[in-house]
Amino acid sequence: MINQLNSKTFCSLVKIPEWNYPIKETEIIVCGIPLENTPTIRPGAKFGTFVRLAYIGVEPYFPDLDIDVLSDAKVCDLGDMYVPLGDSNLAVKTITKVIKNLKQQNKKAKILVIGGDHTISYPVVKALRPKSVISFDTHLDIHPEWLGVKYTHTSWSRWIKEEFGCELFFVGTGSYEKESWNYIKMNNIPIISVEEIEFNFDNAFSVFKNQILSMTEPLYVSIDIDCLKDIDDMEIKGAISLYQLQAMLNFIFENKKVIGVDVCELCPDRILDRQSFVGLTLIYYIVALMTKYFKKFSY
Ligand SMILES: [Mn+2]
Repeated sequence: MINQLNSKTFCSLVKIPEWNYPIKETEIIVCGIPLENTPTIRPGAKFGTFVRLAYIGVEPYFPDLDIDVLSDAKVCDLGDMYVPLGDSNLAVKTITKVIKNLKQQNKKAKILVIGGDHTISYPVVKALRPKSVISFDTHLDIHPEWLGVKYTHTSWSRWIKEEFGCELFFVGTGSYEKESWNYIKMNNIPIISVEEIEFNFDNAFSVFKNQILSMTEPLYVSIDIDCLKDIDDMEIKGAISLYQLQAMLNFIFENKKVIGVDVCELCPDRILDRQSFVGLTLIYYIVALMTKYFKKFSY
């Protein structure tokens, strides 16, 4: 039995003002999950949900889709979920319960989650149960555990495959450990690497399209912001430009039923830096796609 949500479920400090549609009638539910349990390098993922503050500078209309996300989209922005820090299992349990509850309140709504570290994809997938998951990320995040902790930002993809049987597809990978690489090869999990994208995007895009068409619906898409080119100056850089990512997302939404998306590992250095503007532009674009293809895939 799922407990009812209450005033302690969400903090409504930062929301997009126009996204105030009632939850039972909305087409899209936006929900921040500022979880930061397991940073391996720089801390700050818990402030990722603050990308909404770039609202003052990001323009909301996408001519290719003919959607203005502040006036044409039916969105309910719940604010940020209160999540327990310091206990990965408890955090996973809480997030799963809340997302399941949201789906109970509105079965047709698409879920868009703003992270938080990449751990969040595991409980969101657990609640939504897609058949396939596409991960845009420079890393595979397919370790069995991290220093003894099972559910982390670097092991979420292993467990959605092992526990829920999700088909996986990794796009933009460029940083590996041998054990993870062997696991990918042993399980025939398809990847498109940074090299393939960097040296011949047209070819990579056509391989991408064929792979997407072969995947079992419904789909879930996870976007680690480090997949993008020039997003920050940390360790290895992604190879995908924002416009290439938009084109790939467009293809996914045009052709397949997508039940949820997360954008995670946003880690702005300061309020209103480049990551905030890129992050919110991406979030707006996903809302535009969800709006455009809502009717086509609402079965
Ligand atoms: Mn990741």
